[in-house]
Amino acid sequence: MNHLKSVTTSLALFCKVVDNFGDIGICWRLARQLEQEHQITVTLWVDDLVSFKKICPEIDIKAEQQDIHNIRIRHWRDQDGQFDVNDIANIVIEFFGCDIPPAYIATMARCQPPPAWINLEGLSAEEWVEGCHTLPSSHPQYPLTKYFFFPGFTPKTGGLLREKNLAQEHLEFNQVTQTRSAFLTSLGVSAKELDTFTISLFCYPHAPVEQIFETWKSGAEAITCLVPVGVAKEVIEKFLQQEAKPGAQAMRGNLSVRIIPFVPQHDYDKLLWSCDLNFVRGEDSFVRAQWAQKAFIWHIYPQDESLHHKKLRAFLERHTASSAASQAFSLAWNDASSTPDWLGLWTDLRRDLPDIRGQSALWRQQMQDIGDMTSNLLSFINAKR
Ligand code: TRH
Repeated sequence: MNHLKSVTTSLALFCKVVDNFGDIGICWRLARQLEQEHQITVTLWVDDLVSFKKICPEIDIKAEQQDIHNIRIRHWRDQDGQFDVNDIANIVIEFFGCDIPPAYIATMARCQPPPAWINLEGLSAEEWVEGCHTLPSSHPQYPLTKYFFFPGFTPKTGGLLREKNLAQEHLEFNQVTQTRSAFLTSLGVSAKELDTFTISLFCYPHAPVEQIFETWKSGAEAITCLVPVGVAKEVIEKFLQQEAKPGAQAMRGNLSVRIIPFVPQHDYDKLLWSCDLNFVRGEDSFVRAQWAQKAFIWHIYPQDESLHHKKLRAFLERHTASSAASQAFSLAWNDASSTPDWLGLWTDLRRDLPDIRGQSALWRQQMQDIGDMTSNLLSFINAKR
């Protein structure tokens, strides 16, 4: 990596926010890790500062250019035609096939040597990923080659994003009991709720929240469900019978549902560490739940023709920290099974949670052994130079 440092000084990361927070969530995490752990000068081009601000409150949504945590952030609008070779980074990453400005590409072709060019793809556990990881694609017009880089769950993929200090931070968080209570209290969780079985809920609006709430409500165990503001708003408001703003809470039967603030990205890990079970979604929170070493249920980003069900099954087949019950629950949560019996599904999942938690440590180790995605990506780039 030292050799890499001597030849690599700058990196441009282009991010188009398709929707929600995952695109910018992943890019921001990657940008920070490149800067902090690899001392690379990063410019993050992003087209949606409003979404960015949700996970990083320091963002000024009006600024064309700003520096936050040593990352240069540029509002990506229509800057075509404005580049010269000095503007081009040594490494250019386009996230998820977003088309970077044609003038930027044309200028890349004039650089000597040309920059390393990567298309960073989305995460999938499907088998084909291994075959496509690191494949080259020549530009039809310029002498430039772009490489496809896939995160993933096997050593033949790029691995998962993970910061160097994550495990240590997690350990320190767990070492002192008061850390959890202080954190949850800062989100508005009451003293009584702290002692209940705690669940964080991050899902898409179509999740069967009503059904699971019904089950939890009438169960024997006291449950607190923490819902970041904005998540599944309609169904949550129906339960609360009031606006779902931070601080809103309702108790029905044995279930307390509480709206918490949408926390800055760094604190989201603490939320996952603090809960007994986490419902996560998309890509980034899904990966963080795996590092958190707790049981989790994944709400996968929906795709046309139920393609996401294939992806979900591919993951469930690989994921060793699961049981028949957690798999059945996951399929039902994603509408991939018919007429789910929610009480039965929950009873079985709840019974298996201690075991799943034990297996989660092994899964985490297995993922860790692949190496973190950022280091894997830089090693790949370095080998191509
Ligand atoms: O928000 P997501 O659903 O994002 C995405 C996008 O929809 C994207 O287009 C699609 O490609 C991808 O899913 C599969 O879920 P995700 O990926 O988990 O991103 C959420 C981000 O928000 C993640 O970085 C964690 C962060 N977050 C916070 O910072 N604070 C919070 O309170 C919460 C709940 C999340």
